[in-house]
Amino acid sequence: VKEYMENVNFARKLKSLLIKTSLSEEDFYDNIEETLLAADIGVGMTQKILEQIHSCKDYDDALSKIKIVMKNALAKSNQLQNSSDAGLEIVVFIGVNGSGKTTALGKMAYRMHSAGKKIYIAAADTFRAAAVEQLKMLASRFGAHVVSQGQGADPSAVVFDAIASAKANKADVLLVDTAGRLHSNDNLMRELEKIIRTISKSEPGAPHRVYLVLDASCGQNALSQAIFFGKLANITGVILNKMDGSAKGGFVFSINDELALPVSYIGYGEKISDLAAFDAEAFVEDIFA
Ligand SMILES: Nc1nc2c(ncn2[C@@H]2O[C@H](COP(=O)(O)OP(=O)(O)OP(=O)(O)O)[C@@H](O)[C@H]2O)c(=O)[nH]1
Ligand SMILES: [Mg+2]
Repeated sequence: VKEYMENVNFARKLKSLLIKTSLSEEDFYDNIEETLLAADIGVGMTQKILEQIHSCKDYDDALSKIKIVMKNALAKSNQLQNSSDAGLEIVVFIGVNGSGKTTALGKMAYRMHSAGKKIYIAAADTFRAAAVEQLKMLASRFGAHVVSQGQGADPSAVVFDAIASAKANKADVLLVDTAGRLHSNDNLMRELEKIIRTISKSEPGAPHRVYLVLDASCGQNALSQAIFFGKLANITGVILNKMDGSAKGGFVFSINDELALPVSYIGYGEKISDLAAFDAEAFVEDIFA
C-alpha cells in the first residue's frame, strides 16, 4: 500500500508539515489549518482535527489524535460489498466525463483476470467513437472479451446482449463501461436509469456492484455529482481516481463523512496496476508512515 502513498500529494504535504514545525511555534495551527483545507479535507473535519491537537503536548500526541479523527471519518469505508451467489457478477462504472471510468474498469478487469476470473466487458459507452477501441485495447492486454455494438446504439441493448453472451460463455464477471454524463443532463441520466433497469430485469439481484468513479482533483465539487448519481443507482462505493495528480486527496474523508458512501478503490496513475483496494486503517497509517 505504501508504494502508492508516494504518489498521494496531500499526504506528503501534511506529513512534512507535522515533522518540520514544532508545536510551540506560533503559526503551527494556522499552517495545519491551511494545509488541511488546501487538501480539501473539508471545514468540519479540519475543525475537529484542530480541536483535538490543541491540547497536545508533543508531536506523537498530536499525530495519534489526528489519526483517530481520520480513522473515525473513514469508519464506513470497510463495508462489505454484496457479491453474487449466482454465476455471473455484474459491476457497473458510472460518473461524469473523464473521471476515469474506463481506465478503472481496465484496472479492475486486470486484477480479476490475474485472480483467475473469466471477464466479459460491456461497451455501453456508445456515445464516444473511440470508447470501444479504448476498451478493446485494454482487454487485448490480458484477453477479456468485449461486447459492443456500433456508435450511437442503445447502451441498454449492448448491456442486454452482453449479459446473455457472458452467461452463455460462463463468464465470472461482467464489467459495464458507461458513457460519461453530466449529472445535470436529464436525458443522459434517464439513459443510465434504463441501463440499470435492464440489468436488474435480466439478472435478479444485479447489478451486484455499482461504482461511482470520481476524479480526486474535483475535490468537494464531486459531492454534488455523487448526490445526483445516487438518486439513480444504488452506489456500492466510490473509486477515487487521479490521487497521484491531486493536491485535494483529502476529499477522501468527505466521501465517507458527508455522503456516507464507502471508498472502495483508489486510482493513482495511468498504468494498469495503479489501483488499490481502499483500506481505511492502512490508508491513515500510511499517510504518516
Ligand atoms: N494520473 C492519472 N490519470 C488517470 C487516472 N485514471 C484515469 N486517468 C486518465 O484520465 C483520462 C480519462 O480517463 P478515462 O478512463 O478515459 O475516463 P472516462 O471516465 O472513461 O472518460 P469518458 O468515458 O470520456 O467519460 C485518461 O487520460 C486516463 O489515462 C489516475 O488514477 N491517475
Ligand atoms: Mg470512458
